[in-house]
Amino acid sequence: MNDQQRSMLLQSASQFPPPQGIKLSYGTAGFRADASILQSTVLRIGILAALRSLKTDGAVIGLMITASHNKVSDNGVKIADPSGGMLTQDWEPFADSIVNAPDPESLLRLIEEFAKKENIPLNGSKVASVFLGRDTRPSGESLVEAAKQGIGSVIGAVATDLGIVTTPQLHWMVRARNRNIKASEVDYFDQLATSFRCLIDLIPKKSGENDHPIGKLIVDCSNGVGGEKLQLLKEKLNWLDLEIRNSGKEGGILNEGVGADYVQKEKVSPQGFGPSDVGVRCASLDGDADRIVYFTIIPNGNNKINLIDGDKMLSLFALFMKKQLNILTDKNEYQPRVGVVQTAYANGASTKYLTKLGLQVIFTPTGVKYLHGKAEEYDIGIYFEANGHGTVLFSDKFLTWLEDIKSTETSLNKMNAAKRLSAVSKVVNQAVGDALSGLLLVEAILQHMGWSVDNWNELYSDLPSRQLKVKVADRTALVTTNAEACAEKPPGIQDAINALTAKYKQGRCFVRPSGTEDVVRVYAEADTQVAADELATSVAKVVDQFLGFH
Ligand code: NG1
Ligand code: ZN
Repeated sequence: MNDQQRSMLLQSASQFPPPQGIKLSYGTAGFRADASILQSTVLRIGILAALRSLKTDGAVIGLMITASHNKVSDNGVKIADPSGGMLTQDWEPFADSIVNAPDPESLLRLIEEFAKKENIPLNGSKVASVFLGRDTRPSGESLVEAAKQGIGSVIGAVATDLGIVTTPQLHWMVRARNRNIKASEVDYFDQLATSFRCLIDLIPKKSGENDHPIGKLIVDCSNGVGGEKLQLLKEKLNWLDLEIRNSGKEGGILNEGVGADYVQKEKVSPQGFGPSDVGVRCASLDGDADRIVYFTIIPNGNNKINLIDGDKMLSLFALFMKKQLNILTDKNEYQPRVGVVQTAYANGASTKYLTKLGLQVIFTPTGVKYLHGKAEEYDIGIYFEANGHGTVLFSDKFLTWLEDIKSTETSLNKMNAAKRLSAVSKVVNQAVGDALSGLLLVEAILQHMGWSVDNWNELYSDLPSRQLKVKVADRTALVTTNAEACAEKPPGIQDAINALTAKYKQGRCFVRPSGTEDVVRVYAEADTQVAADELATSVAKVVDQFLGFH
């Protein structure tokens, strides 16, 4: 590192001292905290993004400012790697250490050491490129400026500000740019709309039959970025009967009584929905539009809903993929490997359903980086968190096979199945879970099957479940294993949980430290809601006994 580089980093870091007495950690999805304390964090992650670009021969890196489904006064920052996926996990400890470095000098030392170890040239001989995006949070604007300062303090690094985008749009654009594909927001919408239309056109029709759109869909956009982006997408889709609510323009507050997280956890309709929506297919996005859940309103149910969560989206997608594959692979030598990836939060009934379909179900710890990494091991890897974050990944080998079929196959049936799967690979975001592309795929499949939202919901019945949070003295004292299904530490806690769980029919319960909040999460499932609630409450007490402030 030359002197100019050294002084630029020192000067830049001295602009924003880190918050005193607070230790931040990269967690499940980047750094998250009250927006007022994040300037230094974002600046330093800007530096990291530039270094990551230098390390990957100038590939574009993404830096997203968002706190997703969390409250509007929070914000956060996370990094997209050149593939469009999450930051490689071996850089997370470096992210933690630089964000928590107490002063510019110690920050500089950490950067020098790391650059040396990773062989990153810090002499201006190479260029680095970072795409910046943010959600609609008011604090986003000044945090993007902090990121630009960080990036600008690495010689040769250039920041491109994409303005307000959904998290999955930023990931998509990073991936597209690094693959030399057209990578603007317009290109994103064009690809989604064109491949959606292609799926609709491929629906087998009886002669003389026209399209019969399956009725209105109302989407709650959580008063977040999804509102304006879904509006732009809608303008390209003349086929879909779509109504947008909670777009952020009606004056509602981001994620307050609205959005996918609220709907999924509380199992009630979001604000702005009521009895007049009974019988209509509804969906909810989260604040940065990387999650989506569907629901219908229960008549006279006091805002209660039938929740159609990520597990059911996964099941619908898996069923459709399997049907198309069955058409293609009867006597074929090549048998694509299909993997379905879930976490311990997946409803037990969904796992049973998927296993019965003959699919291989794999469990990973919570967090997209784990699910995504596992799904990448398959020709078709489908992953979802129950909360509605997920996507379908296709291997290059499989996509090439589809192209072969499209150009040589004589059976119309097979040709169309190949075209459908290939269109799915373009509708669904290959970089990360995406509420907008997930929505289009659900709508296309329902139309293909001629299914109502109720037909879909009846694929299986969810086991009643309950999620609770417990505040503890130190959540890192809880260590889990077996994809978080088992608590290894503190000793004895798992035995206590097992003893309680055994009392309930179809009981299942696990605890894990949250990666985004300072709490321990408890999840319980049983044959009735009362039993699931009871099990969760009693295990929450156990967590408090072992880990509480005593
Ligand atoms: P944590 O706080 O680690 O449970 C939550 C979600 C994750 C994921 C991240 C990122 C649950 C139980 N957990 O993580 O699935 O979405 O936030 O936003 O929903
Ligand atoms: Zn989100």
